[in-house]
Amino acid sequence: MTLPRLSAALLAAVPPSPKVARPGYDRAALRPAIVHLGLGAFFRAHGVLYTEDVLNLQGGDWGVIGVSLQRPDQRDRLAPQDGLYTTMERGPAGLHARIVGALLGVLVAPEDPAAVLARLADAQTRIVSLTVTEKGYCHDPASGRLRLDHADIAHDLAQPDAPRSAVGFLAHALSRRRAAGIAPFTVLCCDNLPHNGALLAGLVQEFCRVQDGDLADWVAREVRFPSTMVDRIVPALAEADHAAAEAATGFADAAPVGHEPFRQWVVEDRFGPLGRPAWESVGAQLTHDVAPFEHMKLRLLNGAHSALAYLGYLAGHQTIVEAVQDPVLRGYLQRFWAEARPMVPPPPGQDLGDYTDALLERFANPAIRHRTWQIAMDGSQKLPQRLLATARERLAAGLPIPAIALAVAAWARYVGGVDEAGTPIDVRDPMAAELRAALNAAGEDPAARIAALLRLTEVFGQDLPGMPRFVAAVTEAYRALLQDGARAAAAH
Ligand code: CS2
Repeated sequence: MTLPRLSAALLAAVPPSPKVARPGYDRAALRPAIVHLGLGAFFRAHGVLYTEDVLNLQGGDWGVIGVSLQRPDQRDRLAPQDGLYTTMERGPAGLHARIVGALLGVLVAPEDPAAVLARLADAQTRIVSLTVTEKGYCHDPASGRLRLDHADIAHDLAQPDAPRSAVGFLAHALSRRRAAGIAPFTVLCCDNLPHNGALLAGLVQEFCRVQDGDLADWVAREVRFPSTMVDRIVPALAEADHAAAEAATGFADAAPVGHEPFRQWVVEDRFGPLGRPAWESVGAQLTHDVAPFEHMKLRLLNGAHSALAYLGYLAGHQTIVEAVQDPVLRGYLQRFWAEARPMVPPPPGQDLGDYTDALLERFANPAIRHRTWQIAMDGSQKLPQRLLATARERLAAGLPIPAIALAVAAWARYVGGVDEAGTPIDVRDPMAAELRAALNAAGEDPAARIAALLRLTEVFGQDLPGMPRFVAAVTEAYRALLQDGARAAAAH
């Protein structure tokens, strides 16, 4: 049986079911107040839901417009549904579906960059939020500086009317608003990067400064870039999600999203004159200092995720839940956390042992199939804040790093592009070509291969390649991976 496709008209026609929540506010009252760059599963299961909850609680006009910076698929799936979609919370208590209404529409930047710029420059736009992934910032992950030699940045400096990059869109839109005397929007970075607000503020200012020093000064003075820590495990859309959403709601949905029950959003309460939704009324933590939360999450959650992704993939595990069901990797994970925890100052009132216990439960949620391959992507952009920062601090304190070094070595083994059974690995990384070239030039000697990767200063900085204890620990772990395989190497 073909079910009818979710749409505004269908929702109006079909009486609500007590099992599936739907927008309890007047969608017609929403305005395009939040423009989100990099609309994907994560933001639809996180930021949009916080806003949806505020609308349900107290009404208002905070609608969201999504922008896809690369592909049209989100727009193609969502436009026929009037922006409506199903979210499926999956946990021990089963599946809870709801239909979300806060997303008003999706723009596709490569098809019509002028429309995106116009929307950003429009006085109705009050917040511009972003989840463009680490590589979307076109920066050098080790130094945090904008890469002026990045093809998209060079393009956007030359083409103010048709940018491609998030930084280019923000800078040119802010410039238009300044020229038109419209108050700036607040820029809300929601990517897993340390000090993400300050980082993005620096990148936008660097971009502006190349063109117009006054604009850069105005951005520094007038535009707010609060930092945020976002957390919810949201695997990429899988084929089975469509059938699950249909079974739960009775509607066909081309863009459902599945997620774990847990969510956390810690937001620096530093917004510009155009305000923000009352996210604190639905569980977001508005604070003056996001840094301790961000530290904890990047190093303990994301660090462990990356370690499990590389070791787990090499050990033949397709998902995080499979990896943590493997007693060897579970043991390794505890040693990883024991190395990382002492370098994390706990946020107020937070016990880090409780935090990692809860993480283990989240990773072990059998209803969430989060692929190791998905998390393994873009390692060159993730390693610095997830693993290398901990390694640096431990070495400076004279502490050993066997578990962190094994994770770094597993990344090195993974980007070599062939798994333990001799099968090619589909390595996705913006630096894949550099990584391959470095390894090819190094030949077969394990020490030479590690040395070649460590010379990539964008990832390892200037310092780590010159730290003999770091080099020795990673090389030793890499040899163990080559000789014994990932499971055996992780066993002790
Ligand atoms: C993951 C994150 O893909 C990855 O690299 O580590 O997406 C992770 O699931 C989220 O940050 C959880 O909040």
